[in-house]
Amino acid sequence: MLPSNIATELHNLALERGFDVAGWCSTHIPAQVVVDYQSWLERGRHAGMDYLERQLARRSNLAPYTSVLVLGISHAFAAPPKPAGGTRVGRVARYAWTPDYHAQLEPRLAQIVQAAQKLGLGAKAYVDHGPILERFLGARAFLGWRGKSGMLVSQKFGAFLSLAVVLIQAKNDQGLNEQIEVPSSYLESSPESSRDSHPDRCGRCTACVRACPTSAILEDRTIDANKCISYLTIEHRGPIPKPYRRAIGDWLLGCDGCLEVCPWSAKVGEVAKLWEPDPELVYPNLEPFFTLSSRRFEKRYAHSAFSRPRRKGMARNACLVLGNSGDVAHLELLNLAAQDEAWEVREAAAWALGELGDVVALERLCLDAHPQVCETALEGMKD
Ligand code: B12
Ligand code: SF4
Ligand code: SF4
Repeated sequence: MLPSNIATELHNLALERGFDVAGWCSTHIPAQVVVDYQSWLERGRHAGMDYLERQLARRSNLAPYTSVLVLGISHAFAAPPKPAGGTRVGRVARYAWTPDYHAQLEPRLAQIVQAAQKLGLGAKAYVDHGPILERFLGARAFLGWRGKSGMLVSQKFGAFLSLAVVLIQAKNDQGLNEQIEVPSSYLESSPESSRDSHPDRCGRCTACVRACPTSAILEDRTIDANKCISYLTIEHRGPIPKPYRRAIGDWLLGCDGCLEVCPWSAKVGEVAKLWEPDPELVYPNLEPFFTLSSRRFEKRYAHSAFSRPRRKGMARNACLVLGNSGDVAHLELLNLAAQDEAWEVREAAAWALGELGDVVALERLCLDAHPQVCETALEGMKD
């Protein structure tokens, strides 16, 4: 084992750089975790996220790294006041309330990597995008437990906790890979410190499972991404399957349904302190999604999570939210969406116009050049 002062130094540095919580564990991924992950993939629970299949081998074996510093930062922001003007309908998941959190965390992670390198260690940091089972490692490092929602839930910070990891490669004098010794004081806060991961604190609660609008949460504490609103509104390309459109309700981007009902989140309250949410991301005006060119949209939202679904995806989501609003005041915007250059947006507009009962608009859309738009418009006329 390499001396424990290295673990302490890097741990303290992470907290100084603004992370709320940090913990150490080994990079070893037990065979059962790999089997579970593989079976989740085999059942197609990852929907269209093919990269999760491609990452299987790397996620299962993190050699030559030996230890991991797992970091957590709260995104339990308090909501800012709503800006005036525009069509500000729909909710955005909290992680997306600030300019891209990956970009905010990367320079802080780079400082930890540099500090590790100065101590003679190999180091590589990831936040979200890496081939890493971040939540498994988070539980191993005692940051929290695997909630029934599939979220890592922290006793101190609730479910609104973003994760990042710094992989460390340590070598002994003979040049062989070694673990870093972690001082026992890190584990003292947990009375069950002899366990190999954080104890489960869900008890008999099932609030998240009951709150999920699309029944995406499975018994084994994983989710079926095909049904998850977060997947559908952020990652899914093309029309959102019709059975989920009403259940999406007012979620414009992402979904916090299973996070906000968690009693551990409620207990913690609004504790995120590092960045201020941007009101234009918390309550976005939907109009630019239909009026900006894709290029201008990319420029305007380059540093936000809106850039992931791109203009087409955000306009598509906005149509569903407007359709679900039940408010005919939004018909004008939906009629604009019905003329969008992207057929996926026109198709979503057709669905929403059907929900709001605009028969004249639907008749026009029945003549649309794209068969799926005509089909949805026709269905809307029948309902
Ligand atoms: C793909 C992905 C998604 C997909 C699939 C989600 C899922 N549940 O698998 C979609 C797009 C749906 C999604 C949604 C969201 N995501 Co996401 N997502 C990821 C990503 C990139 C990979 C997750 C993954 O591999 N999923 C496959 C499943 C099978 O793997 P798993 O969750 O790790 O669990 C496996 C093993 O780890 C094992 N396991 C063993 N021990 C333990 C212990 C714990 C604590 C857990 C949870 C699992 C576990 O069990 C599973 C079977 O093999 C991670 C970042 C990363 N690199 O890990 C972020 C990540 C999981 N997402 C995150 C967030 C915040 C969200 C959303 C809340 C965003 C939102 N508000 O819309 C939702 C929440 C949905 C939910 N209830 O899980 C955070 C979660 C933080 C936390 N406290 O748990 C992460 C870690 C990103 C980050 N760096 O902060 N996400
Ligand atoms: S993020 Fe929303 S849709 Fe996905 S599992 Fe949680 S509550 Fe269900
Ligand atoms: S809502 Fe209840 S069951 Fe779900 S993760 Fe939180 S404590 Fe566990």
